[in-house]
Amino acid sequence: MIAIATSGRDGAGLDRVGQTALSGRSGSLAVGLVVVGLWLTPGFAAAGDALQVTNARVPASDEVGIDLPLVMTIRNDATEADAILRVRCPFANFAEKHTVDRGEGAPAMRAVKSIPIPENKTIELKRDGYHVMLLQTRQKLVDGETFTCAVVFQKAGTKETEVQVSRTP
Ligand SMILES: [Cu+2]
Repeated sequence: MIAIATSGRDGAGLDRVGQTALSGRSGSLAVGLVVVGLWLTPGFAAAGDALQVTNARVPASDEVGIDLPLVMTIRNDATEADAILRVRCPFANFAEKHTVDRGEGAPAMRAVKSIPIPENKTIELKRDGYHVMLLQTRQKLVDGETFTCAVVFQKAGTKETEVQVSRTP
């Protein structure tokens, strides 16, 4: 129900853009540019920059084929909660979303379907809380290197995110 309401609003937004462009002198050209612009910036149509990912980092490692935590800061200025659905990084085969359970024994990681991102909040993904686990790394990761990973949010869409390799994430 929420998803339907959101897509309806996006559709209305696109219509408004189209009408504005058409009323200009070079209507069809403007529409073409708008469409190309939306195509090149995933996530733009959904929520703009109300949600921002910064300070994404992964630990350096000499080993290959291991699992590494990916952490980041997420600022969600939107009035609705969001969630991380998927993450893709070029240097790992798979990614899971993890939380950490604290029961009577030692803290234990557990995979979850999505990572909740509350509205109007800045949250930190970290090793001992919600984080992304990159599985089966494909290469060594050297301190200072950067990669672009895609973080897919339920509402904000795909955010291409710079990830820094750091010795102490
Ligand atoms: Cu984990």
